[in-house]
Amino acid sequence: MSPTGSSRRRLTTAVAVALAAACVSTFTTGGTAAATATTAVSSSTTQQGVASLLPNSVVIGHGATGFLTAGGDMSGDGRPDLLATDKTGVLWLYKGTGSATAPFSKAVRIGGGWGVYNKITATGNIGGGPAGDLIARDTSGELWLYLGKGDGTFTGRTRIDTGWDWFHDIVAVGDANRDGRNDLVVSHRGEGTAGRLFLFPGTGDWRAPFSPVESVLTSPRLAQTDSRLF
Ligand SMILES: [Ca+2]
Ligand SMILES: [Ca+2]
Repeated sequence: MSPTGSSRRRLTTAVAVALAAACVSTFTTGGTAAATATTAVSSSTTQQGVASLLPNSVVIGHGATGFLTAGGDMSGDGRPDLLATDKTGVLWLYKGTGSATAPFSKAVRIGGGWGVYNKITATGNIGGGPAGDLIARDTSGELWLYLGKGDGTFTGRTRIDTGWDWFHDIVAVGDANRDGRNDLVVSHRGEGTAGRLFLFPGTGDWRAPFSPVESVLTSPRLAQTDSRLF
C-alpha cells in the first residue's frame, strides 16, 4: 500500500532525519576505521564552550577493510556499539563505552566467514530479541538476519528474503515511521532516469521481520551511478 501524499512527506522527512542521524561514523580509505564526532559551529557562547571540549575525531582502530556499521546495542549494556569486518572476513565488535575520548573498547572477535556478504547493516533490535541485530546480504541477493543475543554475539543466521541484489543500498534508519519498531530504507538506481527509495517497515518478529515494502520517493538523483545513501 502506498502512503498518502502528506504521510509520504512526513515519512520522507523522518527518513532524511534518520539517515542523517545514522551517519555518525566514517570509513576512511587506507584501512583505518575512525569515529568522527561531528562538531556543530554555533554563535552560542555556551555551545562553543561545549564544542571546544569535544575532540574533532578519535581513531579507534586500524585494519578494517570491509564493512563498518553501527546503530544498535549488541552487548546489552545500553550503549550503541560498532561492528567491522577485516579483509579476511572476520567480524569484530567494538563495544561503546560512553566516553568521548575513548568511545570504544578493544575489538572483540565475533567470528569468521563474513566475507560472503556484500552488505552488512546493524539494524538495532529488529527481530524482537534481547539486543541489536544484523542484516546481511550475500552475493546471490539472499538476505539474512542475525539475532543479537545481548552479550555481543549472534544466533545462527535466518534467511528472510531473496532478490535483494536489486537494491543498491540497504540502510538501517531506526524507527522511520514512528510505530516503535526499527525499519530499513533501501534504494534502487533504476534503469532509466529516476531511482527509487523504499521503506521496509519492521514488524518486531524475527520470523517475518518486515511488512510489505512501501515506495517512499522517486528521484533522478537516486539514478546517478555515484549516488549512495550511506
Ligand atoms: Ca553496547
Ligand atoms: Ca517503524
